[in-house]
Amino acid sequence: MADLTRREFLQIAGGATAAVGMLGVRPEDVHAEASDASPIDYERARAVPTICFGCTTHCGVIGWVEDGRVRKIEGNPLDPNTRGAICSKANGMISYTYAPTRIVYPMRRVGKRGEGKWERIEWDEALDEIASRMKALRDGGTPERFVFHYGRDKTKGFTKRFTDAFGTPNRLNRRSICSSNRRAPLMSFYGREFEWESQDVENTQFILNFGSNVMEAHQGGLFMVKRIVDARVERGAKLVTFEVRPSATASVSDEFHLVKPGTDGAIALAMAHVIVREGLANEAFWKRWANHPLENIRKHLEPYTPAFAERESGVSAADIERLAVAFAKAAPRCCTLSNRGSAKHYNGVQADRAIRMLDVLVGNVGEPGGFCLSSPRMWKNRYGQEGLPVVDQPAPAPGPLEPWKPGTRMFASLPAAVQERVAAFPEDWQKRYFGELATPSEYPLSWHWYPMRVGQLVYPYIREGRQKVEVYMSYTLGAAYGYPEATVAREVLRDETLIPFHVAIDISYSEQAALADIILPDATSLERWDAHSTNSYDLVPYTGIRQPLVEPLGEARPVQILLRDLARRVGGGMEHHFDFDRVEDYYRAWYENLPVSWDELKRRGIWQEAGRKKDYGLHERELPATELQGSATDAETGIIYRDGAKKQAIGIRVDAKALRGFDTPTRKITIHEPLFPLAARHTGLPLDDVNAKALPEYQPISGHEDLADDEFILTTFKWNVHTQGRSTYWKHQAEIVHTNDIFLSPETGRRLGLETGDEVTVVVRRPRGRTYRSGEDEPVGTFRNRVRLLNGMHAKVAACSHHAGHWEHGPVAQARTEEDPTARAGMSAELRGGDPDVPERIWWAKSEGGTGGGVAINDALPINPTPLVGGQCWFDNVCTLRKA
Ligand SMILES: Nc1nc2c(c(=O)[nH]1)N[C@H]1C(S)=C(S)[C@@H](COP(=O)(O)OP(=O)(O)OC[C@H]3O[C@@H](n4cnc5c(=O)[nH]c(N)nc54)[C@H](O)[C@@H]3O)O[C@H]1N2
Ligand SMILES: Nc1nc2c(c(=O)[nH]1)N[C@H]1C(S)=C(S)[C@@H](COP(=O)(O)OP(=O)(O)OC[C@H]3O[C@@H](n4cnc5c(=O)[nH]c(N)nc54)[C@H](O)[C@@H]3O)O[C@H]1N2
Ligand code: SF4
Ligand SMILES: [Mo]
Repeated sequence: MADLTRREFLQIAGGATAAVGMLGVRPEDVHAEASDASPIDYERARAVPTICFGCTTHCGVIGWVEDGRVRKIEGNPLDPNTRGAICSKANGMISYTYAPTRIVYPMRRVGKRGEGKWERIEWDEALDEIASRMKALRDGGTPERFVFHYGRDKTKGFTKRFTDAFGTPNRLNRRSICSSNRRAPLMSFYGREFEWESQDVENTQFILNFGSNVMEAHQGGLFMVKRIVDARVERGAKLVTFEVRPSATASVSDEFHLVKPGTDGAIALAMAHVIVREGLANEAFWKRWANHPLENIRKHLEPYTPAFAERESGVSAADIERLAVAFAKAAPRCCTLSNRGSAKHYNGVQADRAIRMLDVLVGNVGEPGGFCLSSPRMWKNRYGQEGLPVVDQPAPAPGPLEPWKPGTRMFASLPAAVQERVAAFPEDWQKRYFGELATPSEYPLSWHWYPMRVGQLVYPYIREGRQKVEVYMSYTLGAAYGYPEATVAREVLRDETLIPFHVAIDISYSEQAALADIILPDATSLERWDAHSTNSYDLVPYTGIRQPLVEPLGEARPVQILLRDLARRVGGGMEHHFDFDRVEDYYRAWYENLPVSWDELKRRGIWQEAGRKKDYGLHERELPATELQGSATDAETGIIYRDGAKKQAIGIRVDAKALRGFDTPTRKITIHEPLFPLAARHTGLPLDDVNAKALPEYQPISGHEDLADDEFILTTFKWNVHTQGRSTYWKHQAEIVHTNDIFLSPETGRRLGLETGDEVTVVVRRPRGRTYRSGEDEPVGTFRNRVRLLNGMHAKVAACSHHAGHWEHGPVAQARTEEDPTARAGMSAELRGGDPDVPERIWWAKSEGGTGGGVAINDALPINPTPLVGGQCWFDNVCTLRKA
């Protein structure tokens, strides 16, 4: 643990202010007064920099520790992305670390699975049992029957090291639930290295935002908020937002246009149409860097007129014309912004491709104020940014797993139809195919760039028998509550013939943990080490470390220690990859090449190379002679390959110069993507489906065209004070927002005879596209909830947040004042120190005359993966609403 007195910390922070120059943080700003009733004694308290785990943004923070307890979290001014800011959720880390529902002992179920009866067991007993079951799988030659399924993993490779060493490809995530539909278009355009972009919003003049709720959510939200505000206040930059409801972002935008859900693609294509028609495209940039002739695009865009887009989206043709021109005229100081709002639809992958094309058309890519790319990976950087240290996991790393190619034992274990499909795959895919859970053969673009997984199909696939499971381990995963049709997840998790043994690694008694056989208590983010890297909105890559502020409570252990100890028990050689005593030693080895000492990194929490040139125009950088040595250039395409074998492209010759270009096969921007029709042909998706198109296209969402009077599109959203399904038990967050009323426009309210506070019955039907169980008549589910009428809502949209309605996670999340049953089960007991607020002061409990804790809506939302990429179409749901 890095021990800093307040004075020492201020010295570092002050130094950083001077070094970075633009931070604008004064030492006296570094902390405000503690909000807690008893003031923190800053002379005595220790300040420890670490990385927040409150949400996916992962901000650099500083925790103040007094008498062995974390008292307060504030921003770390050394974080170049946040520049010292935090949001209200950061202090939630304290809430969950000391929550009364915190699990601090290994537990074993004593009743039936899911019955809620537990006994405390020793770590040795728990690990011995898990290891013996795992060892049997390995010894029996079926290691793939061990499935490791996680929600959020910031251990940087540690869990993969474990599953690789064990020999299972089934390390599954929930990327499809989250962001795969918006990552795939970006990786197609710019290459694997750029799964995320870094718009230079600080220096921009015009932001065209398609449904990113950047002001209260977005993976880089906090990083961008201040930069956007500064750009608008200081230079009059414009923020234009397309939304289906008055989100916080829409509300503060210069212009906010209501769109019919799932029509952003039509708007973006119409804007592209206007830009090309008006001669506003940057032809020189396009010719140099796009992989498809502008003439063809002009023809392709002809039908996408503003009038067409108006009919589809409801945004007026005049506004589309005007905004397209304004966007292009601001180039290169303009950029698009999008996130799940445009992407999590049946046509969302193509919508995001259309949006991304706008930047290429006006040539703002890599320009100051434009759509920039900054490689986030300090480790194994494939883009070859000069001077960046290679940071990588310590040797010996486990070797690669054998793909399930025709001729292998695993291939033979696949159902006949899958075998046929995989046998016809291009060689390149065969090399990356590892069975139906890890690499579902109907969704090859979920794993073409890197394994994004299709999490929502894991449980249906297990139920169908596509993969036999013996040991299932869930880690930071809330599928039993938060996946679509979470009922399916629960049915499978309850069924001991499908999942004979379930180990949950959790910090709280969640809905997922409640369905385990053994619960292992993880250390929280304030008690453990992790490595950190994200893309830099400062356009200078940086890295950071999460480090423990305090010892784990009770008998909680960091996941790295528990996996290490399992590896040692399973043995058979896997233990050699886990030859370290302390987690710190493992991460110290990661950072060996960093030109800063480990102690200094611990003192600062963040490292960024000083004086480094910003990552503008990476594609225009010349390849150094060292990289050109031994390379081979293709005479026709100009592509420069690493060597004569011509397998790995490293650059492209343009005007006789050897430039880096983009990290794509052509080293140009992939406007025309042959992968979409290729994947369609291999999976039987008809070529007229929007997802099969090589050029960005738009098709309306099937089932949205003719909505009846009582039918609505049910959309979900994130509150600024909540994170997914895991913050409703953080008491301060829950006190602010604890329900999830359904927002409707006042006009809709009048038509349905509803007023704010009335209850409605919501019935959600199956989707109509080419997706899981589409077209079935039986509704997916139904629920009752209260409504709230709100000006600015789209008249055909019902919007409901997905954070509420827990039935586990204790009294705060459940909004009840009775005694906590987990405390009875002896899971946590006295070690957490108790909490005078819980459960007595939960004033929003129904028993206290309050509204209660909201409704779990995901049970009623269909599993609906986008063809080929697999992203869940969260925002396509059609429901009927009736006054209850
Ligand atoms: N406060 C907070 N911040 C978070 C998180 C959190 O839970 N809470 N989670 C983090 C994670 S994991 C993620 S993935 C990101 C997500 O960040 P975002 O994608 O920015 O946010 P979401 O709420 O998922 O959804 C986006 C918005 O899309 C709108 N929308 C729905 N349909 C359409 C449409 O057809 N067109 C348009 N234009 N808009 C539409 C919704 O109203 C919603 O406001 O946020 C991260 N940050
Ligand atoms: N309707 C609807 N639902 C959605 C979305 C939507 O747009 N609409 N979006 C979703 C998005 S963007 C995402 S990313 C997913 C997220 O879904 P999940 O990945 O399932 O995430 P959480 O709901 O946050 O659940 C995380 C679980 O991890 C546990 N946990 C928290 N911290 C730790 C820790 O430090 N260690 C361990 N071992 N466990 C921990 C918590 O107790 C909790 O049970 O859900 C989404 N669900
Ligand atoms: S946005 Fe807030 S909760 Fe998320 S990482 Fe940053 S400070 Fe933590
Ligand atoms: Mo997410």
